[in-house]
Amino acid sequence: MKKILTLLLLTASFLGLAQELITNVPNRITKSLNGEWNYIIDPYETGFYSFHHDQYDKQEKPSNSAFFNNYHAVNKQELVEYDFDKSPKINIPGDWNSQVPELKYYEGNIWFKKSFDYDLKDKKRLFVYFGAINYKADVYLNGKKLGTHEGGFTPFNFEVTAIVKAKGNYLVVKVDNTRHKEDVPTTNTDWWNYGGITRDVSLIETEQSFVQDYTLQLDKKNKNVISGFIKINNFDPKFNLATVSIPELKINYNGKINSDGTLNFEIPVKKISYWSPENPKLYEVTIDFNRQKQKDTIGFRTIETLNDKILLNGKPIFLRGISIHEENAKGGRANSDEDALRLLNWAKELGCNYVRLAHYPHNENIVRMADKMGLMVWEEIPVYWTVEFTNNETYKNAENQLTAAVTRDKNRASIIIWSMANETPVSDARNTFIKNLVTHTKSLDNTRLISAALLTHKVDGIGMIDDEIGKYLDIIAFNQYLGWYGGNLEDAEKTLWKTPYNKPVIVSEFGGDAKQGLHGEKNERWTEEYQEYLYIQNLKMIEKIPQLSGLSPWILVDFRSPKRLLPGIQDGYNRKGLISNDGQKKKAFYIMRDWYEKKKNE
Ligand code: GCB
Repeated sequence: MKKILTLLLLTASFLGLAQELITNVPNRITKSLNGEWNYIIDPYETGFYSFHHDQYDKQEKPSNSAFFNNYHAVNKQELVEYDFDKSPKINIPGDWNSQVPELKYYEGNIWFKKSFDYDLKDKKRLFVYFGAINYKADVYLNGKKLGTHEGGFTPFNFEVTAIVKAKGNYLVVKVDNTRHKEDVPTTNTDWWNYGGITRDVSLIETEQSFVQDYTLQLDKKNKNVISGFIKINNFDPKFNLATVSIPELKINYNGKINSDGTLNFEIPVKKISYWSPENPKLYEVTIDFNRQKQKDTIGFRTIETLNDKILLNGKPIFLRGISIHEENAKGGRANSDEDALRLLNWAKELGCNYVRLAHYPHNENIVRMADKMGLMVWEEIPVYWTVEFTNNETYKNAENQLTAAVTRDKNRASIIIWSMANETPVSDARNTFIKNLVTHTKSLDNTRLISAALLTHKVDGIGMIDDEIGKYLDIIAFNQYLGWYGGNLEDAEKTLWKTPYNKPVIVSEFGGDAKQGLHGEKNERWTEEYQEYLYIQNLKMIEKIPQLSGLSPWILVDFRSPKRLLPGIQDGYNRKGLISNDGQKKKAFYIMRDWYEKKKNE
């Protein structure tokens, strides 16, 4: 067994895979590495390959020309053709496209370097944690390769205990956001491919043996039981007790950890105040293990379906939602608390109790904020349009992204739906791909609902929501664009929808573009009046959809997309926002707000 483990570890380090994810990072002992980093734009990957294309980090002793060596000439004669310290600086977290004008359209390789000191005391361990890097990251500390990570929206970490020094560390990251067909997402998306270290970077300090991960959720079958697990990293039988306490619920549970470093528990609980949009109650939770306390704030609620209803804490609920991209006021990747608050406050103003965080896992801070604000969340992975469904590597990549998202966010009461995909074309390979993702998600978390944004087709003028993968989903969600990509708005009221599934139905997208401030007749495309009329008519149609349990119109705010090229109107923005990118509300915003107001009072 030990041999197999060593072999596995060796293979993992050979492949340079990111290590098992540490969760609850915002509440751990950390040192932030955010701030100014030096960067070198390297379109030819000169710092990664020799002139005959030998990969430097595969050489036994990598050449000084390898940028990850952060080398400086030791005499005046020596040839060195790069210098991080004389290179420009950029703010991290932050995408490069919105920070450096010349990089607006850049897709390729950029190297980043941060120097730091760290006094790691004896017997402690240290990890470097990245909230997200888009898309591919090769990470080095003090010239040693820590590993590679793929996927632009999920966190990962590497242990650096044996490498870190008290003074003069240099962390170097090569980021490559080149698009490839086989990646997740694939080459074609309707959003900006923001490159860079787009979320927080931190150093996490731990004991030798520590709580790496845990879950605490209401039991699926019994609302009076909190069940979950604790997972210890580097289990040491000397420390085999853990305590879970929730003082407000008078819970003080002591458990003995198994020899594999896990502890599963079921804790009876009386008189709990259940989390809901009206009552976003979060409890202070502490997990005590080996002199370290993990503190978290967790809400408890149930979410399930009964025939065509979604039940929150046992009661039917209608999802008054809006779709959101992770973009900030400057037209860049959102990452700060202010960015998150700006988006969620608008959702609240619209009357929402629910948000669809499209089309990839957003920053952890927005999910935690949704927990506090009482907004239910749909979280999604970028299996978008035409990823390579026949490619096993693509599947593994999607599954890894899903695992990381679920691992990071599984204690957030706000998350009620995991979404597998968006508008994927039906085929046997695609059906298998999504079915496998569903099975995988259920194996990680059986407490939430599973969905995917589906496409529909017409039979005798009736919209059919009958995608085969519907049978694996808890909620049937579909996108439709009546009055924008086809169909006549005058016919909206007569347009009918049907589904063979006795399950709740959500309209996960509808909408149309309007340039804020452009006015005209209701049949004049791009005007606020056109969008307003589109909303009025679509809502008349949507109201009649049998089994309707919610909607998330497309989209809260205009967002940058390289596919949207119409001069004077789009100028690189998808204009389907109810709010313009500079924060001005369009007429349709008020149509939607009034509709939600009415719905609230039904
Ligand atoms: C869709 C996609 C979304 C696009 C939107 C549009 O169906 O899911 O990502 O941005 O349509 O504006 O066309």
